[in-house]
Amino acid sequence: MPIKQPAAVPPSEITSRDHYLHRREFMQAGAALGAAVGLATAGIWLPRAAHAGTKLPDLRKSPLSTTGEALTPYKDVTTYNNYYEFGTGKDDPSETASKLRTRPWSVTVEGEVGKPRVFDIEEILKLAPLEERIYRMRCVEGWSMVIPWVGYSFSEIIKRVQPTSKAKYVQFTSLADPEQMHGVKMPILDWPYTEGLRMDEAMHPLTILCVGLYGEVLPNQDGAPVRIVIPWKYGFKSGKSIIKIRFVEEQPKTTWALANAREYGFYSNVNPEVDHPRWSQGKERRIGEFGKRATVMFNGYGDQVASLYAGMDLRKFY
Ligand SMILES: Nc1nc2c(c(=O)[nH]1)N[C@H]1C(S)=C(S)[C@@H](COP(=O)(O)O)O[C@H]1N2
Ligand SMILES: [Mo]
Repeated sequence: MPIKQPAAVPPSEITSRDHYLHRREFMQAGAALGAAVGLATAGIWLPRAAHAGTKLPDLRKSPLSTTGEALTPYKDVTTYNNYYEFGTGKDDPSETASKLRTRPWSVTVEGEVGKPRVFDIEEILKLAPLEERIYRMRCVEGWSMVIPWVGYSFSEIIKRVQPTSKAKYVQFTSLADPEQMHGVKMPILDWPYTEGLRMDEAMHPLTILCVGLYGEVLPNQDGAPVRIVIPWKYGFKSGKSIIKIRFVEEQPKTTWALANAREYGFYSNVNPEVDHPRWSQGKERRIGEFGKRATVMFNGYGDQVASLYAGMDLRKFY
């Protein structure tokens, strides 16, 4: 992953909040226009093949959101991406992921569960109330963002499939379709991209199933139509475009640990005291800012998650 230094991101001309508000006004104007000509029906505003940019209705504000930090501009969140199925450059996903077909889409939930199930994406969108979750995200490469995700706690899925007592871990598998994803034709990683969590991490309310950002349907480059987001871990734990969720007894193999076990562990909690073998993790560059800021243990979510790792040597379980 971090083979080269990330390219400098040009400073944004507009602040993220201004941009967000502007988008909101734009949507409201659109909705008013729709109402005026009698088009404001659910079918029009949330079509079956919901594209990036489609507004997600009825978002709840979540108390689990990080507040007081400037949001990373929409433009940066959607053009500075890691999504190796669409190439290894930061701008490759936004340039090439538009071809990804996100309908029809289903997520198979299987393994150590009493009620294995296939969830259609439309069911996933309606399974639980959609919330706005503003999270800090920290990539293992040393950059970070603050992103207003849309989704709900992944525990909403867990409770519907009733894991058995043997379910100790959850494995997430991303789509790997060489017809649609040019990166998958190359042996960059061991495809499909897979990630995993321990059961208590997966159950934690901060772990979300994510279907949007900035109040809209998730852009393809950010992992449409559905991804996982775990804010206290390095970004690579948050798998994109998920098609399979498997509950298992043994700690699952994960893509980055398979690529380089010494550099990328299973836990990968953000930890400024445990350096990557090739660089320090003590500082980070917030995208859109100049200079660096100190990286915070568990990405600042320690109050909520530190107890999950009580008694564990985090140098060993990195
Ligand atoms: N399937 C898949 N998921 C992935 C990746 C990937 O290459 N493929 N990259 C990861 C990495 S390294 C990061 S930092 C985040 C980036 O998410 P974002 O582009 O939405 O900010 O996605 C993660 N999820
Ligand atoms: Mo990353």
